[in-house]
Amino acid sequence: MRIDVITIFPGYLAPLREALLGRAISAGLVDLAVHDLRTWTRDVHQAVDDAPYGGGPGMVMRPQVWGEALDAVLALDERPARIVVPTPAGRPFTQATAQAWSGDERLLFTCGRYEGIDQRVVDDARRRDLTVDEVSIGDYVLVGGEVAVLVMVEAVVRLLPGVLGNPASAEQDSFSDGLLEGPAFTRPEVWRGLAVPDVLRSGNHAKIARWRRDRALERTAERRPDLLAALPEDALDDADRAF
Ligand code: 6GU
Repeated sequence: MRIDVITIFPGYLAPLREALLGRAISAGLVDLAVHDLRTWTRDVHQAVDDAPYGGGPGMVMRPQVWGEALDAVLALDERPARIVVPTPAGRPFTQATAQAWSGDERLLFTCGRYEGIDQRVVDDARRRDLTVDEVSIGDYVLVGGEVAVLVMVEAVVRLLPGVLGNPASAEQDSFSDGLLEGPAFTRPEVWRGLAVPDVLRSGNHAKIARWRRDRALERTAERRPDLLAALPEDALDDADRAF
């Protein structure tokens, strides 16, 4: 997968080269390029923003600069890119989004700052039949899209084949079956007087699976009743309902 990021703060994306993602890059599973938006400014001040039409607080990022940046970065590779525009006004980014994008050959992230990017940049790209997704990572407001890009790239890249040591970790993720994952334990058997649940040491795999499923249902009901309510009809069997 090729990933491009356009930002006025390239240094903000440095963590992408650490740890799991760094290894995915070194291993050639991900080809990452971070670009400084100011490369495509033409004035001496390298201005990327201007006052909003209609008035109001804040500044809007100028379309000429973004338009040239997108054209240039798209041309770096012949494969078509999904263009991702992080914005608190976007559709929610979820595990299903990460799964869908992990099948793409190329992602291009555009980091807006200030009050966002002139809407015509998105409108123009869509008019040229490019895929543009405006997405939000949650119901709070960040200063810019950079941290949201760190979040989304990490969620997508860990799903690529060969990135996780044990692919079963991704299959058992919270959300992949629509439920939160239950609690996990390791040695010692008793720590500060707290014992590991007996069932997990029983060696009875069917009982362990049932116990884990019940804890997942319990935790989801407590913390995320909205997820339980959204499960498809056939997601719960009689044993689940008995719990
Ligand atoms: Cl994707 N961007 C910004 N600036 N703020 C956000 C967000 C994105 N998602 C939630 N808040």
